[in-house]
Amino acid sequence: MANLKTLDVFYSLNSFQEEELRYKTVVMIDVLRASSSIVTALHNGAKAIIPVADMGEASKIAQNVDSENYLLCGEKDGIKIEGYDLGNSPIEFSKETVGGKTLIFNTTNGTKAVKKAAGSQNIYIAAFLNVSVIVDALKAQKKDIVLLCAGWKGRLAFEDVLLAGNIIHLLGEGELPEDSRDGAKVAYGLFEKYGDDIASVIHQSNHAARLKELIGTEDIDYCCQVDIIDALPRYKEGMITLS
Ligand code: 3SL
Repeated sequence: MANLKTLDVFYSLNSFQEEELRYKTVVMIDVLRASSSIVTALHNGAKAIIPVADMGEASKIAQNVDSENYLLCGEKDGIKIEGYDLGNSPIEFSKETVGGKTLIFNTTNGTKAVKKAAGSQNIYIAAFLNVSVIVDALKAQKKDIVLLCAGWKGRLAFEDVLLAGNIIHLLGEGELPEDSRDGAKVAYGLFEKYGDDIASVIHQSNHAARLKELIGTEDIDYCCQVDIIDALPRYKEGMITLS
């Protein structure tokens, strides 16, 4: 059993105040698609990712950097922002496209969640793609842990809670860890119910339905893959890099 203090899950950006994360280890989860894009981009050789809260912050940074080494990436309501180099499709973040580049990254919920957690002790970025690496990092933690689901515009997103439940399940080696708070118990229960069929239940989620209308199913299929990437993205001093 992992050496945990307390373990909790926050279900959306609106469900907590910044001060509640101070001194804690935070795992930001946005399965569809910001976390999956971040994990993929760093795995494919992106030098760093600068998460921003909005378009204003993104353009301010972009104006002051050399455009050869930086890419402006992100979406609004799932759609690539006009004038940006890339949107938020993890499949676009290939070695050829992002290798050696720093990405300025602006998304509807995921990058805002990272920024809101900036005052915490440690921030990791989790997707199904890298779940075991995240669990190994958490097993070594002595701080309280919060699994922060980015959700969608203040509401919970099923796929984020399912991944939180998967992480809890793995941390407890199949059992609910002793110091789980109510948020963790609910996510654990959701994974107990649906964890055998991750891809098919995610395909039935609200956000998957939204994405299917906009871009089809390719990104959803990609984001449902478990443990295909051995990368531990960590946010520190304004940037996400591999630790
Ligand atoms: O909300 C976000 O940060 C995005 O990941 C949403 S979307 O998948 O690009 O629609």
